[in-house]
Amino acid sequence: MKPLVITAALVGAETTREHNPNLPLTPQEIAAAAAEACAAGASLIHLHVRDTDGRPTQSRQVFAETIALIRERCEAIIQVSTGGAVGTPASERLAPVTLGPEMATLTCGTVNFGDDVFHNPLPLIIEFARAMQEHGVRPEVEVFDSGAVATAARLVEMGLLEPPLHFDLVMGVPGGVPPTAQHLMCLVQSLPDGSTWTVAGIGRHELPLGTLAIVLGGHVRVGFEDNVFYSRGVLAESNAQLVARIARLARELGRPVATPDQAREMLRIPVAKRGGVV
Ligand code: KMH
Ligand code: ZN
Repeated sequence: MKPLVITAALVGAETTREHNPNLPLTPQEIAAAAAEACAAGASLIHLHVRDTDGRPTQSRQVFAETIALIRERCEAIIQVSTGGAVGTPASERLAPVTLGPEMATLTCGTVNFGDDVFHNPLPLIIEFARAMQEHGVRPEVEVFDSGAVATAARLVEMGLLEPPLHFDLVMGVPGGVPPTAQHLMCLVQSLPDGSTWTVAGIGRHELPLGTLAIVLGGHVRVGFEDNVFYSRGVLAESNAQLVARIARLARELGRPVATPDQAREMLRIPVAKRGGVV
């Protein structure tokens, strides 16, 4: 089996210190958390940043500062979020893409998100995909519900996404695809041939879905963006603790853990792009 890419979603936009007091917030804290997660086996950092009050921001400057600090400490692929927080104005969401990072998220559909709506209408998806092409950024297609797979295929037909695609199957957001094994199989079977995929199970679904992905040949995302608990009622001490468990499970199940450069090769990111921000 191919080496396992472990993504660390360290911060997110919705998680707060009330959910877990160990949540990294400042660029320095995020870089330290990234370094620890990489040492534990992460080869991809899914990056959100916060302002000085700890609120989610899409500030180009804060992303640049955080990416530079991470770069000093680890070699992982850095993937910036274009999702931001629910309600982040569309005009702000693309800002970190203009830094020319190695990777960015591209959510391919609007979805109910708890009591809110995460807006991703088709014209916005097209605009974001074009910007990623212009800046040489490899998209990760975010799938919160099954229709997003069909939309991504449509973007391939329009010449806006280049196959093979890489998908992140985010399962268990209230309003999105349910976090069951059946739904995972259904999504995986619906992906275009040659695609790679990661699963991000929300909350208590992170571990079982991650384990299934290890066995099925997919990849795994963990971290405080998706889940703040280590086990029922026990908060995780760090993002690295969650990464280390997946790395351990992978080795037990006979799956090696990818280095950052192996992850680049599998996700088709030119090694020359390493270093990210241009
Ligand atoms: N915070 C969510 C509303 C992404 O990073 O691209 C969207 C999100 C997806 O986190
Ligand atoms: Zn995110």
